[in-house]
Amino acid sequence: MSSKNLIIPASEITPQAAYEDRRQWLRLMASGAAGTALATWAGREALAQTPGGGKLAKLPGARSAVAGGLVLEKPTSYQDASSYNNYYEFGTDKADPARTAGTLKTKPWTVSVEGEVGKPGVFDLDSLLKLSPMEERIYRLRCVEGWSMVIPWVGYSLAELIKKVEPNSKAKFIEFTTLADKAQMPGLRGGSLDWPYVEGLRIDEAMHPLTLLAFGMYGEVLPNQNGAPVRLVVPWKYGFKSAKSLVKIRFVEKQPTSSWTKAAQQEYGFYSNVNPQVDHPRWSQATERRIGEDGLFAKKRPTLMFNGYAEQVSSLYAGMDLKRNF
Ligand SMILES: Nc1nc2c(c(=O)[nH]1)N[C@H]1C(S)=C(S)[C@@H](COP(=O)(O)O)O[C@H]1N2
Ligand SMILES: [Mo]
Repeated sequence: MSSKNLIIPASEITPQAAYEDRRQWLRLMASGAAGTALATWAGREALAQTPGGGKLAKLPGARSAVAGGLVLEKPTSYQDASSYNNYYEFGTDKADPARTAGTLKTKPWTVSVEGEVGKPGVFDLDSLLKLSPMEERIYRLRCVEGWSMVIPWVGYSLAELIKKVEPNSKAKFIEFTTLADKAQMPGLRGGSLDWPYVEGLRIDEAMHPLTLLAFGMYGEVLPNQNGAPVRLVVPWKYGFKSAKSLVKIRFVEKQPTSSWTKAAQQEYGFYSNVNPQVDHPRWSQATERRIGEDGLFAKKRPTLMFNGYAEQVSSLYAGMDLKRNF
């Protein structure tokens, strides 16, 4: 993996200095020593071009201090990010969730934290919102289907919650379960997946600072179709690992089986790290189509190892055969 692959062609919103030395910039951001010019350009400029819907409650977050937490690429428009969705509980067409997720009741909401932890408990949404300061993270999102977006999320590292509940030595993995309520979710009548939607991470993946517990996007609370009121965002993995509308976080000893693995074991592995060298059995993963870019059906953009986050996460997989552990 050469560092060249990590450098994205400059868009018009990319200040030349930052673009020329991305490593240095990331280091500055990580140390919190970035000057105000560097620290404030990305989100503000970008968000000025792609405002939120303006209809939902504001949820501001400070610039991310996490290395890799701000991508030097133009965010996808709010319109696209909130109308082209995968949320099978609300239907399998990309336009279904925006049409039908209005029925999702996000208040009151609780997330149950269970399993191998010293301090299990049921968190209501208010206590989760207050648990740690919010950050704005601008991440690439790469769907396993071959399309991608750039989304400014608002939330904090999942690690903040994990530390509070004190995992014990048996906590090797985390299983995430999302809401499954037939009364609210028309897609549950279809048999596309085994409900509820379940995902999993290894504990060190879950603890990685890039792994985000997200409550908002584009400076506002999450629209229902994007996984309100709280979801996971794991930017170096295919989008389906980023489970929406979380209701349960369970610390376990054995590797959980995710819904997509259950549905097609040979196609969707546990790790599902973005990897241009490991193709899906039915299509190439070498390139992707960026939603909002020219060429609606052209997969023109090279897909980056770990979705461009190799510098931050490759050490998690040192010595692993990423083809076998796909
Ligand atoms: N509960 C739930 N979470 C989910 C999904 C889903 O169908 N149900 N789809 C996943 C897939 S395949 C992708 S690509 C992302 C899409 O997130 P977005 O619609 O916010 O872009 O959500 C993921 N999380
Ligand atoms: Mo996806």
